[in-house]
Amino acid sequence: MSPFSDELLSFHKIVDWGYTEELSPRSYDRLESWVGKGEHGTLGYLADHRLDARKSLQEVFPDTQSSLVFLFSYHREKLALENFYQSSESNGLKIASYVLGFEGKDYHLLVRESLEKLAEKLSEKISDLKWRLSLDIQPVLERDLAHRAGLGWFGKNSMLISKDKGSFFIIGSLLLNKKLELPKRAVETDHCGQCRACVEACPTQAINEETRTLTAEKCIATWTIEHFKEGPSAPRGMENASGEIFGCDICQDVCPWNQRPVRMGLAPVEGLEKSNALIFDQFLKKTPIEVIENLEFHSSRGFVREFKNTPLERTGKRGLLKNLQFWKKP
Ligand code: B12
Ligand code: SF4
Ligand code: SF4
Repeated sequence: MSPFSDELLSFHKIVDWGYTEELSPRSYDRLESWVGKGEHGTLGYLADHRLDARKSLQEVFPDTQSSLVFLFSYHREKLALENFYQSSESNGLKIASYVLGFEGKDYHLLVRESLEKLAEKLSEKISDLKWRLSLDIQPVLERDLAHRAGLGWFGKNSMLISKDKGSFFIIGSLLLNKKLELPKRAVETDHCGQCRACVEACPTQAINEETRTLTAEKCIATWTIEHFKEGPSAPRGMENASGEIFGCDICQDVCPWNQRPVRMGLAPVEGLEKSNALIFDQFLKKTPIEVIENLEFHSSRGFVREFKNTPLERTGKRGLLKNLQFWKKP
């Protein structure tokens, strides 16, 4: 029996969830060899003392006995955003769909709140329940955790893919100090088969299909999100991308498993522009030159004030100007 009602799950944009008592990742050796080859590049937090911490969930929360893993979907927002990009209103610049998937707010804030609510609900039913959440920044291999919970497989693009839900979701988990009486799903098998669409579509050739990992520094997401100022030059091949100024969805856009939910009736969300008005107005509708001028007009502090609690705050004014220079059109 599910401890959560369907209404509660859908209120929190959860499209699937799973349960596992496996505390250690199945793919830790793959992470170790990836880091050993320097494939993490400048993402130092994957290679320092936090590398070891990823060996077991108990390194993050010593009392962990089990965990619940949730998929928070932004696929409907993705569909609405794609419609906008195809329209004449689009200035040709692209922002990754996860940014607009949570009402323009940083998903860490909204998903965190949801996980806290779910934990409270669970605590009403289970005495002495203690928990911690895992959402991105904890030293947890979250795709592997979701894989252990039976929620999907590792695509060649390295995304965790669900047969029914595709890959446009955020993974958030609760680490629990008790085992629950819940069914455990079988781990999902590979469904990429002979497909190589993502490998072929990646403009910067960041995907290593043998190991199903990326060379982090070649990935547009690293360059546009993680490099806050002028630093390493843009990955080679970026000129063949399609106007990405923050994050990149290309290897998910071409994945056939992201078409399946649409064939099954998934529809674009309504009111995307309204709930993300600031980002649409400042980045996606003005001409690229106007976007740059507008950013230059902001002080760094003013930018932080205006974009506080949105994902764009992370990269800041200088980082975004760096990204925009690449797509400055005459
Ligand atoms: C660092 C990081 C990045 C880096 C590096 C990405 C990468 N592929 O590693 C950069 C900045 C490039 C990035 C980009 C993006 N990210 Co990111 N990122 C992370 C983070 C913080 C750590 C990932 C990590 O540990 N990488 C290390 C490498 C080695 O792991 P891996 O690539 O997953 O490789 C595993 C598989 O290859 C597996 N494997 C391969 N073959 C096989 C076979 C078997 C049988 C098994 C068992 C395992 C296996 O073993 C490896 C180790 O687990 C996680 C959050 C977290 N704490 O986990 C989010 C996370 C992975 N990111 C996420 C998102 C949404 C994105 C973007 C889509 C954002 C965007 N639109 O721009 C892109 C997608 C790019 C891509 N194709 O991966 C989501 C992914 C959700 C999903 N459906 O998979 C996560 C889980 C955040 C979250 N909480 O939801 N990200
Ligand atoms: S996110 Fe973009 S750059 Fe990174 S691997 Fe996918 S297609 Fe390539
Ligand atoms: S595009 Fe093809 S190869 Fe790439 S992840 Fe999707 S199914 Fe796998």
